[in-house]
Amino acid sequence: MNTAFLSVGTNMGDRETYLRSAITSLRATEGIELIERSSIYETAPVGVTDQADFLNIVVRLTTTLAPLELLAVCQRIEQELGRERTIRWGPRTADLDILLYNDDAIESETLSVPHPRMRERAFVLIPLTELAPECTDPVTGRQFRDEPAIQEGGVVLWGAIEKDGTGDEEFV
Ligand code: A4P
Ligand code: MG
Repeated sequence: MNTAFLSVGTNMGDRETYLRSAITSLRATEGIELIERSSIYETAPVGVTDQADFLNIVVRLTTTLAPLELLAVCQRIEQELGRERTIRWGPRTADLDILLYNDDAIESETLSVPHPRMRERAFVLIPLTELAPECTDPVTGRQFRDEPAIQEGGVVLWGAIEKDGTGDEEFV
């Protein structure tokens, strides 16, 4: 069984509903078991900064799918959620990226894992280390919590996980 971490981001329309729908679709996919999700963070846009704030989460899953199959699932869900690819780094209803897949280092035409920009992005590092504080970068050998970018700001807790187990199960 393989373990993967995905990043889910959205900054258009009803953002929380897009997050929930992405999670529902992941859970419904054969070969994927969703283990947990991070709290929801509201994050200032990175890259193209003249756009609305994002909601971002990270999820941990186990899967029998190979990395490229998992990428295809991410892209299918983006399409289901009506994502239109217009501007790179621009607004989107849902963006699902593979952050980590076991401790694999993958460089192919369509897939780079660990995600090549994750080390520079507090909106990834903060939810990831919430789920996996000890998580180590398989390429650099450094712990993600030690990446300087985690201090950058622009990431605010928007919806914490309800630890008492009431009401939130549907969302995991
Ligand atoms: N690709 C390569 N590696 C991966 C991977 N590990 N996971 C390829 C997913 N896809 C991967 O992505 C372009 C191509 O990357 C895919 O065809 C796939 O084969 P895309 O989703 O089509 O386009 P994109 O999302 O516009 O570009 P990209 O490079 O994924 O953008 P990023 O780097 O993901 O940035 N600010 C905040 N606050 N929160 C965000 O979530 N997201 C972005 C998107 C920018 N700014 C943001 C946020
Ligand atoms: Mg993407």
